[in-house]
Amino acid sequence: MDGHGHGDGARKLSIVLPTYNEHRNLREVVRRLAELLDAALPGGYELIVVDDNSPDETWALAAELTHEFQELRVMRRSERGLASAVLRGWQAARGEVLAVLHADLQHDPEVVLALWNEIERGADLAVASRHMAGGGVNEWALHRRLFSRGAQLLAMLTLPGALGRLSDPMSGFFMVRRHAIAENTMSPLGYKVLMEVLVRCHIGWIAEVPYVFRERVDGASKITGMVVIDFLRHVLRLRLDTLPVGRFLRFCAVGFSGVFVDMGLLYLFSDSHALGWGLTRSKLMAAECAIVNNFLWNDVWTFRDLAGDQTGFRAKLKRFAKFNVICTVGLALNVLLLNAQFNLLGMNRYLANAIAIVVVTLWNFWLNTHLSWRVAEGQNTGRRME
Ligand SMILES: Nc1nc2c(ncn2[C@@H]2O[C@H](COP(=O)(O)OP(=O)(O)O)[C@@H](O)[C@H]2O)c(=O)[nH]1
Ligand SMILES: [Mg+2]
Repeated sequence: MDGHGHGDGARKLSIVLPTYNEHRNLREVVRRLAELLDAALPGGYELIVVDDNSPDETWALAAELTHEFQELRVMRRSERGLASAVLRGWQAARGEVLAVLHADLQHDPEVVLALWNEIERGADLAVASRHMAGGGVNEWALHRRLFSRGAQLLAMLTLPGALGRLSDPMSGFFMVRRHAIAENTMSPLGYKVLMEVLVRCHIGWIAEVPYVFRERVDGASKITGMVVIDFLRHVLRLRLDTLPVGRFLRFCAVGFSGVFVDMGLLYLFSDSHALGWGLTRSKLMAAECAIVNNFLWNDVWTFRDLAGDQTGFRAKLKRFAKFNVICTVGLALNVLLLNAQFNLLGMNRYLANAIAIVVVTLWNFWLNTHLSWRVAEGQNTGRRME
């Protein structure tokens, strides 16, 4: 996104109202928001309706309303899509803080003030949550609750680092500081623009405010089967786009170097022309030296950025202890997998070994990222998963 918002007409707060066939709700939403914000932020806000060329001509009504409400602007697009409409509105917005609120009165305009309060206290992102004390959903049928929670669970499991930071990452009602998202390229899909913000941007302080999702009184929901497909595609895309590919390749390169250390030392320790120790003892010593080698390289290279946040010898020793345990367990897992595939499934032993190596490498990488080099959750430092 490019950074408007300074110079002429700068505002403190820009609220985007995405609309598609909201003719019957728009006037009331705008009236209530204007009433609240004229009192709380006189002259310091703007409302931006982004309409996707609604057949019911919401855009025409919105244009009409601009005569009555000075702070209202309207954008009419020829594309469709809730998330992309929100981002389009933010691009044109002049506010330092950007917000989104649905235009169907399911998002209570009053909550905007509570969100704004959190931003004023210093939050980078303030989210209206249905899933905290005081929040909820009105009269949702059981299947709808289950569906909504199921979608949330799936997304949380796929993107735990970013979405696990709040109670309602699926919320469509929030406010965010422009500077927190300004440098990021967003690629919106479907309905959940908050997921884009959480996953792609460096958000520090997140605040949540409870709200009750009201029943729709007028007009119809635009949720269709397509929205579900888009949601799944969106979660997958965010996951793939934010995989730590570079880090993983470094991890593999270090692992490869360990093989040479292991082989070289095995020769040195066990060969009769060298030290001539017993094979088991030699192998254990060689493997441990390879683990030390790998740890040192991973600490100064693969995970350097994370290690840099945990200085001191004790911290390093702690990382090494965890790395050592994970690698040892990984080795046991390797042997177990190889055996299971070879003996139980009757697989070719080299194919089985190759599969075991891939699985254990992923296992080692994942655990080491999350345990050995994990940065302890500081006070809202909000380190993003790479
Ligand atoms: N501009 C735009 N707005 C949309 C689109 N789809 C939904 N909306 C608006 O987004 C808000 C939420 O949509 P809604 O269908 O009520 O979602 P639900 O509350 O989850 O059922 C409403 O204000 C809709 O008018 C779209 O494709 N384009
Ligand atoms: Mg709605």
